[in-house]
Amino acid sequence: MNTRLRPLALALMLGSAALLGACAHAPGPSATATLLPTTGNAAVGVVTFQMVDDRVLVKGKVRGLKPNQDHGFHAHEKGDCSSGDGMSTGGHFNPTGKPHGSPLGDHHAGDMPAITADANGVADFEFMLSGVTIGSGPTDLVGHGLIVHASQDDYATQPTGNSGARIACGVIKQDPH
Ligand SMILES: [Cu+2]
Ligand SMILES: [Zn+2]
Repeated sequence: MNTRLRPLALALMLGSAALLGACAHAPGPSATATLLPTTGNAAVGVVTFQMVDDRVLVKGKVRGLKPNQDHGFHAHEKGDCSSGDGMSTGGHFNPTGKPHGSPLGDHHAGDMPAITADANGVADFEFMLSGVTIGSGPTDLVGHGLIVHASQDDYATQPTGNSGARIACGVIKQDPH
């Protein structure tokens, strides 16, 4: 190599190393679901899912909820909100064949913590999920439905948690890379 070019080559190599270093710490795949009200309801919102190591960080804001109440919140089997009442999403996403339950115990992969509406009917939330993925594997949430229910999840009734009507529906779609 021409000695006069060496500093430039070194600078380019260092630049590449810096980029690789940045990539190694970059967040993993992410997805977004836009929640729209089912017929006769008013709940709307946006929820994001971000792979962080082997867990998924879920952040969202949903408004139009019943004030001061917990609302059952799940990923459902089918990414299909076409029925208008949320029923076309099927049951809870359950690729591992588990009973319905709290995310702290044995549960469907799609079972998530209930979201809590404030006095204005707004739920602003953030939590980590274990046992699910974004963008790969049998527990991938991408392509599945996301449902907000009218009532709270009892985490016990099988297989639904008895959280009532489906008041908002969305499809979890992977974000462009
Ligand atoms: Cu549900
Ligand atoms: Zn469930």
